[in-house]
Amino acid sequence: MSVATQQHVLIERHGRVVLARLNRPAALNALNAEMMNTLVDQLQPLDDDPDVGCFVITGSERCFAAGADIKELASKSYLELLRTDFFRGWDTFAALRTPKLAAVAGFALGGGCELALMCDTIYAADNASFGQPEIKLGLIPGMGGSQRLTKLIGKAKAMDMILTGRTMDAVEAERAGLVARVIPAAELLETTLAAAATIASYSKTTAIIAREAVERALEGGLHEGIMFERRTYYALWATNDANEGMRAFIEKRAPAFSGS
Ligand code: CO8
Repeated sequence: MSVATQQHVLIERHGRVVLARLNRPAALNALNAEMMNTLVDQLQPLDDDPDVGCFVITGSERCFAAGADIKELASKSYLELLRTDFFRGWDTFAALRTPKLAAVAGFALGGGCELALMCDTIYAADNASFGQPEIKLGLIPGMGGSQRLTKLIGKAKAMDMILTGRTMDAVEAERAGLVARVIPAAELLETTLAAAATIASYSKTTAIIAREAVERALEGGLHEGIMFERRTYYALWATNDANEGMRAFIEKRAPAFSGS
């Protein structure tokens, strides 16, 4: 095993498997632009490497990722998000062709849940919890959640999660089809790396074609859906409630929404 360290993302090689660990423990792995860019910069050059057969994305035992970095986002203007297409790096991540597994322990909330959803499948520790709590901030999912979650678990449960902001535990997530397996937390990484090694032992070309075929079953209209979601997400920066929701989180107080 070899280890390369970039700020906030640790990369390890395990034979033909590349493990990326999100590593911002003080912020519960909240996803800021630097993490997004580092993850993409580290993995993209390996995408065409014939010696890399599978990626695994993980966090810590306590937290996969607690969402987009609310402190970073709160400082942005609508125009800045729109003009830079602030989240576009996540499209590059999602478009990586090498099979990618998410190994999720602890919180996978907001952008953290959406990052896991961008992977080909999710293996969950028994302490994992999934949620799209953006509505509590006056926001909606912005990294594809309204589309990918709905396609995976159906309208009823997706509406329930996105409108109430509640979390779903690992057992319910498996029952709903959000995760492939629930694994005792202590065995999560070992089991996921073993599955990744199995995938990486096959033809990379075949694995790529296989995953792309499965994707086709789900992706009709996804681009339009994500574009719609992204534009409306950015547009929330023009509302008082989103600004109030983010400020209230940072100031550790209850938000006072006005409907404006
Ligand atoms: N952004 C920034 N900082 C965060 C975030 C976050 N999402 N989550 C936690 N932190 C920070 C806290 O502010 C705190 O920092 P500090 O010590 O400086 O006060 C530290 O991490 C530890 O957090 P807590 O003290 O709150 O830990 P608890 O164990 O009490 O609670 C929770 C854990 C329940 C996970 C709680 O932290 C929480 O509710 N976090 C926010 C969850 C959330 O709302 N996530 C959705 C964010 S919005 C989003 O993801 C939009 C999707 C668009 C994707 C864009 C990707 C770039």
